[in-house]
Amino acid sequence: MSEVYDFKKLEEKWRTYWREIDLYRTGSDEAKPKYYILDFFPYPSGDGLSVGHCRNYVPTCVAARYKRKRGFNVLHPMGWDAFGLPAENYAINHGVHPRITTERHNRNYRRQMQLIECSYDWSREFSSTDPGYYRWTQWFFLLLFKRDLAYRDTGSQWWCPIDKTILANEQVINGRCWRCGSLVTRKDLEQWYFKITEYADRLLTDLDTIEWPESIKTMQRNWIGRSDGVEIAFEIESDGQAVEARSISTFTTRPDTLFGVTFLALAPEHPLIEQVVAEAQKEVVGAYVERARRMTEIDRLAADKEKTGVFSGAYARHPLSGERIPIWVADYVLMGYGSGAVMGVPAHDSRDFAFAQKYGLEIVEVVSPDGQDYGVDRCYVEPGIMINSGEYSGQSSRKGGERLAADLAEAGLGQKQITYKMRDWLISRQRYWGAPIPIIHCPECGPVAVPDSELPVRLPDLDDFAPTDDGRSPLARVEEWVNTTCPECGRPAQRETDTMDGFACSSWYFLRFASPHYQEGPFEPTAMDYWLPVDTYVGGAEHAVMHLLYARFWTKVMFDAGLIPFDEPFCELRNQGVLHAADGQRMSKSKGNVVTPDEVVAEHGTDALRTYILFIGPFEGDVIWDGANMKGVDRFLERAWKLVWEVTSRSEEREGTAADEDEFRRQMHRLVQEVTEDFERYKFNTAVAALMKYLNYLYEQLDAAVGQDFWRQALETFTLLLSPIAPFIAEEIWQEALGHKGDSVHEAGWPTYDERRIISQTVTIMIQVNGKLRDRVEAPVGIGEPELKRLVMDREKVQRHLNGKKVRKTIVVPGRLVNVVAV
Ligand code: ANZ
Ligand code: ZN
Repeated sequence: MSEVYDFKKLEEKWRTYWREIDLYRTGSDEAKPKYYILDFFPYPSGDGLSVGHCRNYVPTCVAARYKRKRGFNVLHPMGWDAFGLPAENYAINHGVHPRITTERHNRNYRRQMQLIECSYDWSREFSSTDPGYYRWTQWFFLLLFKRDLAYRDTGSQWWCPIDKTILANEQVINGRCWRCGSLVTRKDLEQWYFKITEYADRLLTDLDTIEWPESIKTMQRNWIGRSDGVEIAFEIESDGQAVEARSISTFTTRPDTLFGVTFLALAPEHPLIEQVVAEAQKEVVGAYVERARRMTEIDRLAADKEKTGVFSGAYARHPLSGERIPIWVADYVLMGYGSGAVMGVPAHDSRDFAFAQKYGLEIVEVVSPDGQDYGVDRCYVEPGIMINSGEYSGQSSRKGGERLAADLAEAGLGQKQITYKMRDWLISRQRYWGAPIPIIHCPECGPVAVPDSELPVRLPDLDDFAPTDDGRSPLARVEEWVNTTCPECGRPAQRETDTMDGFACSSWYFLRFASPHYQEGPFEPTAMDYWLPVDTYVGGAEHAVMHLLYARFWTKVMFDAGLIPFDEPFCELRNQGVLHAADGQRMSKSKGNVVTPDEVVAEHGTDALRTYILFIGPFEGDVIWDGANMKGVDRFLERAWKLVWEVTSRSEEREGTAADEDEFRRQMHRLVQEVTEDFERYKFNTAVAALMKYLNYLYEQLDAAVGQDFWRQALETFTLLLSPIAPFIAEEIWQEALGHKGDSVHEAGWPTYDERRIISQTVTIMIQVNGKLRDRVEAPVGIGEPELKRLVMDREKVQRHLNGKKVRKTIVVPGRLVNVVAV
């Protein structure tokens, strides 16, 4: 060890050494428990990593190193989610093939992650674009297909005119494409869907079994959107015209409001409109339907949007009162939800209220807070007491509603129903850069699975992969690839030309890391059995629904297929906070506010960057990058170095005193306890703070009467605790100054602490006799009640005040007071 701290030298030296000893290879010692810690599958962008990304990768690296030291076999892998729109768009904009740009970006990400010394086992690296990987993505597609969970359907789809592809519902945000931000339109196309709705209920209830942030669970619950209600049928009046369908079915969560129905409203796409609409209304209804089709669901549902609609000219009958009810068409009713029709209750539903006011429809109050009539100039949406509801009047919304629903069911007019907001997952994309959907369309046999033995269906290497406006994938242009024969009947047939959305690739990658080179299946069963599920999964909170829901869905499908023995992929989920640029905005190249790990490492070193990333604020919190604060961390590392230098180069052996050494040791045990507990709870910032504080303490003790053995222990402990955070300086101190040459600090264990050593601290306990303060005594913090009572009874002053009286009881307020009651 030299006197000056030169991080550049240390980095060069230890990077080489660690590579030589293959430090980060995944442990396989069968005697040890396993721990699988995984980062979200990153998409390597052309911009490379910023220090913002380090807020994900540094903490998980620290946690992985910590678990290794605690005696776990740790699986901590990294790979690349490199298929998909963003990668393809980048390539198009730069006029380079996406294969080349993704390879370049993957390499750059890896280089940067190695620069900050992430402890990944790089021997397990893969990219979702490797044929050896997407072969199994395709295999999973076929698993879903064979289990009837992948199907084709024609429907009106969201279409992004800039990206020229279909988008899933969840990729349309406020009516705009999630990637390029342009307004989406509608296109009728035949598409592939995964039947995620079949798993809606399990996806919902199993949320209770996993350790995820409550906010993410809530977002998934809302996204799934389970609604328990009743389907109520309204018979259509047939005077004057022939109506084939006898009734309109509506979905309601408020059967208690049935007597307040004053109109029905159908979604503009409702198939019954054509049959019920009166001759005189055909033209206006037709025009209205046409206009509504061009709007996005989001806009149609917006609370502040003016409610519009048209009267169909037809009527239905109230199932209980028999009254005539006008049937309207209104765009605030969605076709894809419930039954696409609502019973309008203006007095108790605010959308119906606005609608009724606008069109002068009747408003009938049927629920009130206390059973009184309050009139209808306001909308009362809460449950309450039913009024104006015949025999149900006077009952509570809940009870009366339930009875009403039961009576309707008995009469065959309604039934309990559960609906979900979640839709099936649209998986096909009319784009080049994705895993081809492994299906062959045969004019005789229909869509046929490509046989397993012919997987992967390789993505052809195209020079012209630009998307087109006609809704067809660029692959459709490659005739020699498209034309093939049917695997079932051998007749000429054509390949599916759509590719899978990138979210398919990330729905199972966590399984691949268990055995990334396995050829016989997506994973080797014993390796999967050992490593999965993922113990801790870490990434940004913005992935609350799509990826995290899709991965759970695929896992459940695999479980049902008997491929894996668990049905939730990620036991614990943690979301790191966002690191904003100094200007308070998200770091982005276009804003010119990006700080790269490269520049910080060049100036301050990897250890300093890592320490600062951890120290900057609570793991979950949003923070702002302040480069000036790097100085504090630089100083901390330098002072640690200097202290070790000073202590280890002392020539004289000192005599310690028992009291000083006791306290010296106590501080050390307390540090171990603090850092251990902080690491367990991802409180990395306070762990760094505890180490800083301890370093100050050690400086204060430089002249104390503490023997060199105690000092050695203190420095070793400090170094071991620091090593997951600042791996370079810790290794140098450990091997070169503390005499462990040849044994990496990263393979040394974790120090333990002794509770009793920590609690040798004392508190002052007040002693009362019959409620009067008589004495005080120093007792160890956390002393047990029997010991404390004994201590108190031994006091001379207590005995004097008791004066031979008999003790009836002793009241103890732990850590504060003892009251001896005697008569
Ligand atoms: C009558 C009623 C009276 C309603 C009342 C509410 C309050 P959630 O809880 O989100 O599931 N609804 C049903 N189908 C619809 C559709 N396709 N498009 C738009 N709205 C629809 O909402 C259920 C309620 O949303 C249903 O209960 C229905 O209005 C409306 F005082 O029925 B309700
Ligand atoms: Zn065929």
